[in-house]
Amino acid sequence: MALVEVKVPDIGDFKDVEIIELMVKPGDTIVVDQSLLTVESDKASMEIPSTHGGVVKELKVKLGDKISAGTLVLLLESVDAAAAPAAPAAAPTTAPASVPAPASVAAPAAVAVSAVTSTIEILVPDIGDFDEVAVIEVFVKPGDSVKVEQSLITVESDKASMEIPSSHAGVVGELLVKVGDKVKKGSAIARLQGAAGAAAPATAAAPPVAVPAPGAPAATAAAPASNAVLPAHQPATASVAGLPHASPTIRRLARDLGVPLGEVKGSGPKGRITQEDVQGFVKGVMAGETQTTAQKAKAPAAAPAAGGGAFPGLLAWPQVDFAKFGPVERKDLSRIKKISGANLHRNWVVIPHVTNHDDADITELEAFRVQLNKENEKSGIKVTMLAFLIKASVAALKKFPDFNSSLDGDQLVLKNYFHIGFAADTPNGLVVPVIKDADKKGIFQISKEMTELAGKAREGKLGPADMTGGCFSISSLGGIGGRYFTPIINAPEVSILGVCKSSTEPRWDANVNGGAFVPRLILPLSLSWDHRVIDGASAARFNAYLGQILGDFRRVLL
Ligand code: CAO
Repeated sequence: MALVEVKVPDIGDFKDVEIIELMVKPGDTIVVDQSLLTVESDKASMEIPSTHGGVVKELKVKLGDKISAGTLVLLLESVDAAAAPAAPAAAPTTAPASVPAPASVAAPAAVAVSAVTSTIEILVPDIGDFDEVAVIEVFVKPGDSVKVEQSLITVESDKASMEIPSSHAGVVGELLVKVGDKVKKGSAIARLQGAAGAAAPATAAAPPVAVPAPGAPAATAAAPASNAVLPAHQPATASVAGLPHASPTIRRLARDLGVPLGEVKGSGPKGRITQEDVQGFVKGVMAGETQTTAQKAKAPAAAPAAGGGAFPGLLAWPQVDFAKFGPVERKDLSRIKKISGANLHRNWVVIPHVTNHDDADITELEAFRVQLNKENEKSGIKVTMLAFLIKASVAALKKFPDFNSSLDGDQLVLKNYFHIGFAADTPNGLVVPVIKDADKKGIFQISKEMTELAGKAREGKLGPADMTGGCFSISSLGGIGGRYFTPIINAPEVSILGVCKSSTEPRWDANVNGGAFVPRLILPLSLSWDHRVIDGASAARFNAYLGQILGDFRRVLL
């Protein structure tokens, strides 16, 4: 088997073009026509396919290398008959890589000139072997001023895309192509008015005549380099999966923005990635709706991007094969858990939370509540401590209006209404229904609405209107247990009250027998607040005031 030296063929105007993708590696078995690498210049990208089949022995180039005609690409142990005719056994045979076309940055478009009107018809120049190529982008529209060398359109074949620049400056009078049109050498692209530049001489009264752009090198697929031993290859139609399908301009845009083009879904013909696709991807990432693969690798598995950005330097979430340690089963998160989890995560990450813990003496209030329930046994409405807590919170919000606000940029939005949310535990996860206008409702009305809303929550029947508009939330674990906890603020609210189970505790009372410990029913309170809006002293006052009201509910009347 002969060792073949595969070199870059004469590819026209391409000189020192960068390798942006390598599609093969040592050990790969490749077939004739298989693309070896992709090069890209300012205006065009193209794949260099192989003329021979065989096994890649050694790559002589790497990503980022600048290559020109004659650059050695790789050594191939050729298995096909065409390899290395009569090459000296020991010496590698030189083979040009296939010559793709269009093989260069397009020469400026050719022109047709009308002297009377000073209108120039810009024509597609010689673009090599391609009979017909599709117009995939049109960069200009009638009325646009264009400069010499400004790209007018992008055309694309199976293996290459190239921009066709204008040979002249002027104003686009008429566009003669549109996306999807097939063009070839001599096709008219646009009529330029008042054109200047490398124009062909005008002939008076002559109708537009096509003339080649001055000095335009034919961008044809070049013949194999002179030292080539093997025949040049014309690209076949089959494309090898490689780079995402996008024009050089879009690739450049993606590179400038740091967009991983391979992760962008193309909406153009044959899945081609358009400028809108790249912009949409960036917007999605910024809005936190899309995560790049790199972001996903860094972020916790079940958590979406926080505010659209990963945390630089954050360790990747541990990837553990739990089954190695014992039997496991997997369960999808419920819809509510996914939604509430994402909201809680954002709020926890974005809001500087502080939690103040305090106690309220609810001995008398609890006695009153029990008495109320006895009196109203037949009404079917059961009053729990939560209804009193809602009423007490309204009184505290009225006294400390900053707690009844939301942050909007540099402004506080202070609310003159009092809608209080309460966290409800349901089989599918946490929801927060809202009691509207709690300031205008009595304890029974609040208890009735709470029962209804909690029932709807458990049945999964809460509508958006039941859960929006809250000013302040209460999370009560009183029916379950615990002492204190750190509730997470329900943004855009700025504080939340956590309540745990009341218990009878000894409290010192100086008025009993000259001073003695007496049993009192104590309710643990945990107030989390947004430190951007509220200070610790205000939070302590808010809690203390809540405690006073719960200790003597007559105070809500003051
Ligand atoms: N201390 C002692 N007992 C309390 C109490 C407290 N702070 N709060 C309520 N209780 C008692 C009630 O009086 C009731 O007693 P009885 O059964 O003897 O009548 C019992 O606990 C159960 O009350 P409840 O939970 O049914 O009623 P509620 O009004 O207190 O709460 C609701 C309603 C919907 C808020 C509650 O059922 C619930 O879902 N709580 C969980 C909230 C939650 O998950 N918070 C965490 C959010 S962060 O993950």
